[in-house]
Amino acid sequence: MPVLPSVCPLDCPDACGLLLGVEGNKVVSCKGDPDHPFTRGFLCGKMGRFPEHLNSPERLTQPLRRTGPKGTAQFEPISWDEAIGTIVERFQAIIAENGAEAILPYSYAGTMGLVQRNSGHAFFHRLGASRLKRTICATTADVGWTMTLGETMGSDIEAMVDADLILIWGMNVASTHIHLLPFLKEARKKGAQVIQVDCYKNRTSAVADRVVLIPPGTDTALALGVMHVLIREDHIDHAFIEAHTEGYGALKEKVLRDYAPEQVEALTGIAASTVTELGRAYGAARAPFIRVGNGPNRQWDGAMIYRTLACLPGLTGAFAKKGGGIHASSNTGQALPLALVTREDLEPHPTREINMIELGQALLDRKDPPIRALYVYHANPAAVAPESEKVLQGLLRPDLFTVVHEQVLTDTARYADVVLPATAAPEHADLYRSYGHFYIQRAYPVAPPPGEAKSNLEVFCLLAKSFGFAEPHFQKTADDLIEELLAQKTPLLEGSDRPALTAGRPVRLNVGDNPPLRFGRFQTASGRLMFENPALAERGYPTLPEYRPRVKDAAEQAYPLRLLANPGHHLLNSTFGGADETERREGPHRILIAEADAAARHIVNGQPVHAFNALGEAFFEACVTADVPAGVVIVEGVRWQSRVPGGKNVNHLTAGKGTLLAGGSTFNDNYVEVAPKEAKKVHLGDCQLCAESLQ
Ligand SMILES: Nc1nc2c(c(=O)[nH]1)N[C@H]1C(S)=C(S)[C@@H](COP(=O)(O)OP(=O)(O)OC[C@H]3O[C@@H](n4cnc5c(=O)[nH]c(N)nc54)[C@H](O)[C@@H]3O)O[C@H]1N2
Ligand SMILES: Nc1nc2c(c(=O)[nH]1)N[C@H]1C(S)=C(S)[C@@H](COP(=O)(O)OP(=O)(O)OC[C@H]3O[C@@H](n4cnc5c(=O)[nH]c(N)nc54)[C@H](O)[C@@H]3O)O[C@H]1N2
Ligand code: SF4
Ligand SMILES: [Mo]
Repeated sequence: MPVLPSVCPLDCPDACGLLLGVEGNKVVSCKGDPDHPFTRGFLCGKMGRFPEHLNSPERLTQPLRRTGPKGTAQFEPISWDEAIGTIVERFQAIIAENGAEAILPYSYAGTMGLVQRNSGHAFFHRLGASRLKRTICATTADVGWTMTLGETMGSDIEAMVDADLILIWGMNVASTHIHLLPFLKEARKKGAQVIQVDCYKNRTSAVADRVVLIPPGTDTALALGVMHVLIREDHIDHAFIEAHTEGYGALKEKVLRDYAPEQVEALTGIAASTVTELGRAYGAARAPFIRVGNGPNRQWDGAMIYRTLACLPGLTGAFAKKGGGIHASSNTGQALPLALVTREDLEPHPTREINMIELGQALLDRKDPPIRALYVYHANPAAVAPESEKVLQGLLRPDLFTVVHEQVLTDTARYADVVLPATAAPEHADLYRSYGHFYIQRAYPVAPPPGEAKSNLEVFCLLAKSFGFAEPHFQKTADDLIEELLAQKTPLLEGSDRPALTAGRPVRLNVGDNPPLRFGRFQTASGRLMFENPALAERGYPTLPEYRPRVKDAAEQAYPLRLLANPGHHLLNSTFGGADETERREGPHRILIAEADAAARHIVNGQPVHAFNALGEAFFEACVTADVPAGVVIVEGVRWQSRVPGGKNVNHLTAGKGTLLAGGSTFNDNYVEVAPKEAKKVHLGDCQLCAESLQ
């Protein structure tokens, strides 16, 4: 059986190298590439079952046209000619009536391949459609990081094995970044201490020596308390500060004045002793490494959290130590600039921008012009976008023309007027860059698409042709675009192993031994890490790191419990959500609640409950657990609406409000109340799945 290399296309920092076994025309096995330095020969359970997904009878194989009411998933097959003809006709009518801005593309991260993921931009720019502001994931973290470090890359994640202290900060690595686990293990074997900073105990807690639980969104205060200890006890690298940073004097004054451990305790409730211990541990470490995930970036002032954390290795000089530093993202976008794929230059005039987290509101309320057509590809907003109630109402609008290009009939596809069948990664070509490590990899198709499925790029080329767009760009194949990307003369591509790339092997970008200081300076205008960033004043934002407590608004007062809507272990966002096996593994739709909060509400383990707030409600089974602190409730997993009780997933409870400055998603910054759904009582410990999931 031929075994061919490929890459995992999912939105996961690991971007694994795959080895696909192909029999006849089918991918029949999927294994981790043992020669990929980050994959190291194993995969997560999700992708271990990839062949099941690829060969599933649920795969869409033909274009479909809606025959029943929206949302009821009643369709009839049509030809590609009819499908494209219908889309062009409807788009043209809408453009004639309301202008091209009445058309909104909506895409995110079904595939992370650089070409397929970004292939719609050129078409929609050329059309003059509204732009989608893509803020649902890590925008806030990026904005915060940039405030301190500009476009600086993250520290070398593989060098973490040489760290002597590792902080896993707001990242559930045992679910979301599992290929870090061997590196953690190796570092621990060599004596490193691992401390997890999170808001509840989860799978990752099992690999930590110490778990520090903090109230959601208080990270900035904790980090400032750590800084206070570092400065007061002089765990500071003065030479590094002199050579590579600016604004230390102002930071020092503020931190010594406002953020003693006792002050942090008064601000947040985090014990002063915890702050002091963490500060001393960080200060005493030779090479401390911080791996910060995306949890805190979904808090209202999440940007400040990343900005503040990025200052810590600047104070101790950990940036210059082997194994030390900080990694929020590899931040290697500069390696393969995407402008030649996204082609903003084709826009006839600047068009309006719609923030994707406001999709529901935008579908219901935008008037300037209204959104008349929605084209969704490699995304499932009916499940993943906040404020589901509004999103679903918007999708029901009779005057909205919706196209969904998908592999399976997702929640969103059920509302489409036209559904187009999509290829999966092993069926199309692409080039992958990871946001969690420093390798890039090219992938070739290894199997034919099922039925008539087409790739994103192929469909946009067809649409461009039907619209009569004459630009040669719209005749390019994925391979053409990959070659063009790889031909760019960027410093990070320089010297890369071309034959290996051509052979579909993983190739390390030219990031050197110490990526943050790869060019001898940080990637800010001054080349220095900015403890103080004067430009922020113009945007009404503090120029120095500062903790500002989240104040509840009037509508939130009635809802005491802070909800964190985290990813699921067996899902990848909502991908695989339609599969019975995924559902079986994820178990019942659960909400994790502290013992005291459950008792106060007469809720027992395993009991059906509903959670609600001003936005809506959703139904769960209560998992009463000591792993969640009082005042916090957790839902793991973005289930398909069509597959949970009452047809309502957790995003019926999350707001489409943006974070400060970044306008990013706030999935972890919502308040709810939880109440028993019915009087049925189940005894503590009955919920077997709860017990298993926390092992
Ligand atoms: N299995 C699986 N893997 C995935 C995904 C998936 O859905 N399933 N999704 C992928 C995608 S798109 C992304 S963006 C990443 C996300 O994965 P991560 O980067 O790990 O981010 P989250 O899981 O959202 O949150 C991580 C942790 O942060 C905690 N947290 C929340 N708020 C705060 C806070 O204010 N402070 C602190 N200190 N901690 C907080 C949460 O409790 C959670 O344990 O994972 C990717 N990998
Ligand atoms: N409550 C809550 N909501 C969340 C999150 C959370 O933690 N909690 N996480 C948020 C985050 S971090 C993110 S990144 C978003 C992700 O949200 P999305 O980007 O919408 O990701 P998925 O839900 O995985 O949906 C991707 C879809 O793309 C399809 N697909 C895969 N490959 C292709 C392809 O090549 N072509 C086409 N046309 N389709 C393809 C898949 O079948 C899948 O249905 O969700 C966000 N929503
Ligand atoms: S989802 Fe992540 S861990 Fe799983 S195979 Fe893909 S890249 Fe690797
Ligand atoms: Mo994400």
